[in-house]
Amino acid sequence: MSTITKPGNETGTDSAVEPAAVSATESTSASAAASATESPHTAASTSASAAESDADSTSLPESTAAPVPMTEEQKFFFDLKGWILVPSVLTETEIEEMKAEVYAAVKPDYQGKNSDLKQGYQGKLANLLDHPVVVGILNEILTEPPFVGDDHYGFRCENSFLMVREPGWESTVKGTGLPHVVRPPQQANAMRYQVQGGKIFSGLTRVVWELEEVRAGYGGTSFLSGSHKAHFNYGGPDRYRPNISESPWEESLYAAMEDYSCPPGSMLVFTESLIHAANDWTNPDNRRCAVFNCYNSIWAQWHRLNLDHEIIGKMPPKRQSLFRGAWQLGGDGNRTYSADNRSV
Ligand SMILES: O=C(O)CCC(=O)C(=O)O
Repeated sequence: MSTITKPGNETGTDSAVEPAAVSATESTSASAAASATESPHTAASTSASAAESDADSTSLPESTAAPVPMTEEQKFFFDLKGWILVPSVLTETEIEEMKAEVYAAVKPDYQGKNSDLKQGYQGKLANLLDHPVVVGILNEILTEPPFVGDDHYGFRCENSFLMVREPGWESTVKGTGLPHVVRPPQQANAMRYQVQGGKIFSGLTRVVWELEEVRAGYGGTSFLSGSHKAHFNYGGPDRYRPNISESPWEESLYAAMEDYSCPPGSMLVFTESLIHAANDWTNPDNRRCAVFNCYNSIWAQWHRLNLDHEIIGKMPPKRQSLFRGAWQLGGDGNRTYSADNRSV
């Protein structure tokens, strides 16, 4: 397990083998094999291609591709820790094409503000929205079988942003660098992580695609594993505060956080009920280049959607269903996206 201290410190280790890194399937991966010598973490990924073994194919991540079911191992670790890493999901070709799109979105005067880079729904990057590995996992943790259909998804996407961090980029404790959650996990709320009847419901859920290598201790997202199921407040003066500010245990909380190493093309999934934080990007060898997509049940919404109808209208119909309104009863049911059934 790697250890993270406050943003700005570099005491993490890159020799960690992250136990939450679990394979998506049993097949082998071209992109995993290509980077297997780079990081001890990728030892786990040599059996981990989620999608395919053909490094040149870019056709698989269409909304018609069969979902890759979440494995029992992934479920176990997701429930235990609140996050999993699926290494080497994307092929080399996909990684290169998607990275090119992200870097093309960075303007010369870019100041490192994610809000300047809202293009995660377009081009090749749109294939990430309903990649078969995402669909398989979200079918398990964000919906129920009766609501999954051939022509629509049983969950919704409500937010996406791109992230580029240069070596030396510093997180700020006023922003996401402060360990935080969507809502404090020890209280009931519509966004929280739950398990009942042997079924996970992850609440507001983030999928992060890492398009460059990430080394533990050098600035990936960090997590206080297990905190999504906390029954007690993390020590601050206000039980409604969604971050650890003013907690007298701040130092111990930082010390207990962990992160991951992964090759490019890997995917992280975490419940936003888990305490997590951004960290200084101290890796001198490459930038952080990531796509952050956020999902929710078809019955709940946290973010206002940052996507125009014109862009959604050009997507395949099944992908469009990710952006339908948050409701269930009425009319013929809520399965299809349209101009008058879009999330706000
Ligand atoms: O930037 C990061 O690594 C973490 C982002 C974050 O805090 C979030 O998605 O809520």
